[in-house]
Amino acid sequence: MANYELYYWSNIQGRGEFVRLALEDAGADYVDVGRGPRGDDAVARGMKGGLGGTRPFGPPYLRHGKIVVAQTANVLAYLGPRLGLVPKGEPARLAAHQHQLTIADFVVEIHDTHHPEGPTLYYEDQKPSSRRRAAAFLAARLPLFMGYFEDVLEENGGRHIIGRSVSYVDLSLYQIALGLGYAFPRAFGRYQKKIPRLMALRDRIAERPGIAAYLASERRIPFNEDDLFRHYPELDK
Ligand SMILES: N[C@@H](CCC(=O)N[C@@H](CS)C(=O)NCC(=O)O)C(=O)O
Repeated sequence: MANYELYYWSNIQGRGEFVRLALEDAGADYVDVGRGPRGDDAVARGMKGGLGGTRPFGPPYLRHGKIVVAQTANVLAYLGPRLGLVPKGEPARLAAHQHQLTIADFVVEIHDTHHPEGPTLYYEDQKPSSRRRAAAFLAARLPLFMGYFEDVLEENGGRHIIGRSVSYVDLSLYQIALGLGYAFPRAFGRYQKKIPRLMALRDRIAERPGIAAYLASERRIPFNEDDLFRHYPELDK
């Protein structure tokens, strides 16, 4: 049996991708349960309980022996020390968790560019408000979050967000930078010259052996319009 079981939807990168990247970078022994024979049913069933541990509200969640842990940032806080993806010591671990929670906030705002009226309506049923929301996101919120992380990176010497080695936060910022480039090629293409350190970080992470192998494999789900990062040209002004 694999050491780690990741439970996440099989057809999207979504929030699960932040966990997949950590597991893949570390070469961890894991199964992506939703993408296996038991499929998304197993992911849904786990949320009804029965896996042991604390019942998750939503995916991604991880099972490791008797532990079941949910909430992306919490999953990564659990995995970080075990996978060597966070520096030792409480200050660094708190810093990593803090940054990951900020990323979780940012993820909600990214999602809300195409679902400003919530997840119960299709994008097609909330297009006018999506245009307004995406315009405000691109003008004010994207620069606020990415500018913050650019500053943190610079203050820490430019190569890593925390400490002197790659952490799960660096991997998550890689995914954010890549996803924004997919969703908003025009607007993010214009903006990215203001965050040179984050863009260099993105390029360095892509070359890490575990990540490069993952990106070249069928395990990496392509970006798509059922996902968190969606490319709708009408929102990319
Ligand atoms: N804050 C949680 C959010 C979890 C979440 O919203 N998961 C989504 C999939 S990405 C889901 O299916 N939630 C169930 C729902 O909202 O109906 C995290 O970061 O893990």
